[in-house]
Amino acid sequence: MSERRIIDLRSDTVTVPSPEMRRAMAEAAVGDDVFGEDPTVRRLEEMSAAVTGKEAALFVASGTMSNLVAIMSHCGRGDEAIAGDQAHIVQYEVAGAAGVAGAQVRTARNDARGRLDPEEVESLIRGENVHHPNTALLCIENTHNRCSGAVIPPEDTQELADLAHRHGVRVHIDGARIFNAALAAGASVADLAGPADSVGFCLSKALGAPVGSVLCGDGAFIARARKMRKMVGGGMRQAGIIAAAGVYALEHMVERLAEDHENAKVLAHGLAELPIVDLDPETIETNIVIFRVEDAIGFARGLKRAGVLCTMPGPGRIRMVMHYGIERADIDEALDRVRHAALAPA
Ligand code: TLP
Repeated sequence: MSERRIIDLRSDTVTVPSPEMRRAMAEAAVGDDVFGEDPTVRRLEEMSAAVTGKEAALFVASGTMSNLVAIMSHCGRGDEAIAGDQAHIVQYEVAGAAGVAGAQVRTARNDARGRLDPEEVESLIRGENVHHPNTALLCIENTHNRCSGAVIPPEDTQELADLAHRHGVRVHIDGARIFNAALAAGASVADLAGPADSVGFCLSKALGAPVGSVLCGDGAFIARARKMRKMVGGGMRQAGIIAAAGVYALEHMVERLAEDHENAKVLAHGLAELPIVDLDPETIETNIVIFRVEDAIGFARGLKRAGVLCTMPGPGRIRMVMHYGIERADIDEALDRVRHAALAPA
């Protein structure tokens, strides 16, 4: 392998479609999806509903649009949604819940494994009072991006959903990487999504498609979400061309996620041997490796010079993500370059 090859571990969003995926896209049967006439989009939506165990599904442009449309469909203006303080919805979605949906997000603490404390969540659900917003929604993220790709076990989701439902609060799962969660938990996606009223998952991350996410839920929810998607300009026309990549991803890209999980473990064990790295490799469950180094900016800069790209999800924190296109040899090479960079003067 040449020294010059860039090993891009910034995100699993950087994958490019395989030749077979491109062929499936080129050959896709298409129609006008706003008229409900695109057979490939319909197929993707049927497959997505089946795999998540929900009645219906809606193809959307992105994970962010999936969460936004879910919030718009579950919440009225001035309603409140509870989400973890480390949730993607809170950290990375340009406050779309407030800015577009008109919903206020109230945060509960995520622990290091991305979990929410049921007691805290229950205490945040508003009682009947003329001053209070109506608590309409609880959002759970699985796997949890900022919490090292941790898996939220099905029993945790069930407990949270039971308490939310007791209070008339609906539950949405941001399952951008729920296929990774299912693999690591040894459960089905439908088991993980079962307790929730809606779940969105991304095709454009670990599953390797160039674009798209799917939002799933019951028929009435998806009918409303379809209107909300149109409202935010997400009604796409011959979208079968991109949905075909999603169909291909569901059929061919799910099994290979095991490779990413294995590579993440190898990388984490290698990194943990470096004195400057603070990481317990046993906490790495899926395809995201997050660790602490004192000078994260200098560390990332040194790695970039060495041709290894990563991100910084916070002060003193480095994130590396495994994905299609990154193989075991790349991990060995990345570890070599990290060791070198760690020893080199800044
Ligand atoms: N996450 C991206 C960045 O936005 C941080 C990444 O590189 O991990 N939910 C979760 C849990 C996500 O991790 C992401 C993307 C989204 C939603 C949004 O998906 P897109 O990027 O398709 O809008």
